Amino acid sequence: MGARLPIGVLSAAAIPYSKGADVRIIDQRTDDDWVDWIEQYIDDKTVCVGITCMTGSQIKYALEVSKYVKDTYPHIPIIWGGVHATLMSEQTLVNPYIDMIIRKEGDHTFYEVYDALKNKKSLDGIRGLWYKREGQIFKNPDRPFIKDLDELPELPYSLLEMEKYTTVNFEHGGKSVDFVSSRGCPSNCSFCYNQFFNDCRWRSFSAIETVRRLKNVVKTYNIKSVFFQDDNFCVNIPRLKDICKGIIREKLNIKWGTLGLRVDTAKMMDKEVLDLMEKSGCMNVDIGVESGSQTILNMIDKNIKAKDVLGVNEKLSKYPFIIKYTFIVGFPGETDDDIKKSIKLANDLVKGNKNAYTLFLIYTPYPGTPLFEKAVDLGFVPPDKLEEWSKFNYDNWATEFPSWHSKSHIRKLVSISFTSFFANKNVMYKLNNKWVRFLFRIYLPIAQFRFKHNFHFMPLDSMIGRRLID
Ligand code: B12
Repeated sequence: MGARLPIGVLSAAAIPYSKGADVRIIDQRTDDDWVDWIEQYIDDKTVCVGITCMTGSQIKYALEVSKYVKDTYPHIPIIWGGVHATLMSEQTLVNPYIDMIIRKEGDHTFYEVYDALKNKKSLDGIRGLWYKREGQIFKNPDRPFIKDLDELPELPYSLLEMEKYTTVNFEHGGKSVDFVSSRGCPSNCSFCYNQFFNDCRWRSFSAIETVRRLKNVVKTYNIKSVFFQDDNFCVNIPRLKDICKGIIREKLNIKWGTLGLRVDTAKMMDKEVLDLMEKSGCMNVDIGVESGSQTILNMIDKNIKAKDVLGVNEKLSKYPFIIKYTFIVGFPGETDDDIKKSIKLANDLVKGNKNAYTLFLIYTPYPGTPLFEKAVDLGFVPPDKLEEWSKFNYDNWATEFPSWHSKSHIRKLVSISFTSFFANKNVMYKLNNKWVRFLFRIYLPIAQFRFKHNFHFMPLDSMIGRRLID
């Protein structure tokens, strides 16, 4: 299994690259010898170093690079972009190894900053940029979103060794790629970064341009599987139909999946679009249900009805798509009764669709989300420094940071999350290693018993299992 394609970095690189800048990408996940690459790439013409990261362990690695570059080449400006730097800009910029932050969409901003640094122009008017000068922080206004994504240049895939990015494996052994055809989401779920990062605005490539770009990457790299990583790939049903028609018309011959389908959109989908999805190669769809309790769904502004999920499941069960329904447990204010409702709904979904499986994740209070404030009010003590955020991960925050959960409740949440994954054989398509498949088969009945009956007494299996996975 390779790494996921770094589409954020590729997007930031696209405009400078298209205008002739000498751009190089180093990926710490695939390049163990990243220090050697830095040494090879950096010379006296180097204008800046850009680094991406999300909240969590990526910060640790982003800081390692920043420190290395700052210590070795103190004159080179270090620019952070991506989700965490946008959500926690001031706290990030205070760090001595970081000189500038590019907030939200980085495509145009990064080029303008590069151009200003290269040609010794002022940084003052560059929208979307926060920067430090002599210890003082300057905050330029945010940049409006790009209206027409079609205007953006192609992603410069040639800057990467593409064979290292095989992640989805619908066609065993075939090459795969992640693809983003739109940005943002019109919904305002209170646990999601979308309100802050995208102002709930959905922007997309047109269907024609999506298919043209897809064809380009599929043909160039002999791609067999595509995973659409859009926040909300399916929201515009006519556009989705046109994309499916384009995939069929252009004979791309791919299998595809997406994480971007909401229950309310699925409810509106007619036979035509579902047939087109099947015919164009759709293999898997992830749907965020989050909870089986209407009280919780209302509290998180999910804007769906728990009762609609079963209807959607029934409709989708007529198609061969593997449906991953994701749930979140551990929300502020969630009761045992709410959890039972989620487990019941999950069991009903799997019963009603032989191609469905469910995955329960533990709620994580990410900064910049409305629910974060509620979590803090309830006793969650967030990290107060960039370095501390690097220790904050969705799988360990509840055990590492003070919060409203008791220790025994955390053990139960961990067990629910762990057993939800192992309780259904439909996830086997994700496991490539034969030994992992073997262990999975042995553990399956235990996980099924625990999960189905909400029996999480002495959850040694999940505690040991998580240590093995770490
Ligand atoms: C693919 C993906 C991943 C991939 C990794 C992708 C990669 N970078 O290689 C994997 C599977 C590894 C992953 C893991 C996780 N992810 Co993730 N992921 C995504 C996803 C679905 C798509 C990312 C993407 O390609 N976007 C498209 C590009 C165009 O947007 P972008 O990345 O934001 O980039 C733009 C700007 O941010 C900026 N930019 C970005 N980088 C840089 C760098 C520079 C130098 C500059 C100038 C600009 C810049 O410019 C870009 C173009 O405008 C996003 C949701 C989304 N649709 O964005 C979630 C998302 C980023 N992930 C999220 C989360 C929560 C996680 C996990 C914690 C989830 C989990 N349960 O495991 C882990 C954490 C990993 C970690 N901390 O180590 C959250 C982020 C929350 C946060 N506060 O950071 C998001 C927003 C999903 C969500 N709605 O909650 N993820």
